[in-house]
Amino acid sequence: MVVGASGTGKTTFINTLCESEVISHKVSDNPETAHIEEGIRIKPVNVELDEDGMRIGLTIVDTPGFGQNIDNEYAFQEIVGFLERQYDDILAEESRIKRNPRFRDNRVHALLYFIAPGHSLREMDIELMRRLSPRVNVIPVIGKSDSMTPDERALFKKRVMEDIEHYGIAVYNFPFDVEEDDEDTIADNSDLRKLMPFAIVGSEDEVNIQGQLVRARTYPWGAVEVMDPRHSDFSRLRSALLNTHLTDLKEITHDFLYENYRTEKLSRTVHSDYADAPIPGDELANQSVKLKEEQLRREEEKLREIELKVQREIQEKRQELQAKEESLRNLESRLAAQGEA
Ligand SMILES: Nc1nc2c(ncn2[C@@H]2O[C@H](COP(=O)(O)OP(=O)(O)OP(=O)(O)O)[C@@H](O)[C@H]2O)c(=O)[nH]1
Ligand SMILES: [Mg+2]
Repeated sequence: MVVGASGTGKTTFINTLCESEVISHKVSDNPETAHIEEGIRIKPVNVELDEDGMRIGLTIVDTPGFGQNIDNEYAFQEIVGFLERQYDDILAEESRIKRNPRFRDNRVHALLYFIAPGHSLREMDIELMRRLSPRVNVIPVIGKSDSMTPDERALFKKRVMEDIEHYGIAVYNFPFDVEEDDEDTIADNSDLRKLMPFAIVGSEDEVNIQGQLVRARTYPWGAVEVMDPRHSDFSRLRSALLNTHLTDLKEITHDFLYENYRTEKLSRTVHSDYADAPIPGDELANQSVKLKEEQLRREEEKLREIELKVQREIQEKRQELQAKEESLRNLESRLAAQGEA
């Protein structure tokens, strides 16, 4: 999935990655139907790509860019809502007695967050990345990075990562374990980590450079080649996404992000109580959780009764003790009075 401010090069990136125009830049030609498309603007597209001789089935989700200085809450909710709906579908499928053989897992395994070249992260980028990161592997990228000089690019990358750390945004950071992973994995992952945020250049045109057709952007002074690592981090990002880190992204999505969502959702359903109408498909999962909750409640009640009983006994014993102390004091004072007499 690609997300970010309007005009940062998201659609161009997708078409560059797929090496064909899988997504058109035009939203609608027809003003009469333009409003209808509003609601279905987040629309997955299935493509097949060739990566090192391997066919990869990829689902791509383009999102409309949001604007600056306007209220983007609706767009933000739409994106987070889309991510959560894919989790809801899995949750419903998992709790079905008879599984649907044609079920499609449409969870988003990686979200490329497009940052516009500039001096630092904008407030809306910080806010949205923060909201997205508990639900999806967020990979920050700088779009249209050919508009920066190498020095500007290095400085901007540094600032962005400082902000991400400062605001505690849990982006996907090519995790590795120094104790457990082999040297190659550690080296590869730390190299990728150092490249973050990936500087992207996209192009929908193929240009003849020294007899070879390559994807590039041409300028009066020369060409910026998409796949050239000196010009952009595109090829590193591409191979991480489609090859080296595909499994890791999927595992984190399933074992961690989805699992957290599931736990949150199920505990929310229990607490919001039985009066709420159950969402279809979630019913079975809800029922078993409710049964467990009921059992726990009964055990809690039993424990509370025992506690009360023990407290009562302690109180009684304390009173007995006080009475005994009182009579002892009486006896002592009487003895003392007799002694004096
Ligand atoms: N210089 C430069 N221009 C780019 C690059 N990628 C895209 N563009 C241009 O930027 C403009 C916007 O690109 P899009 O890909 O449509 O941007 P988007 O993020 O999809 O925009 P929205 O769909 O409106 O959010 C187009 O004119 C592209 O040709 C890039 O890497 N470098
Ligand atoms: Mg677009």
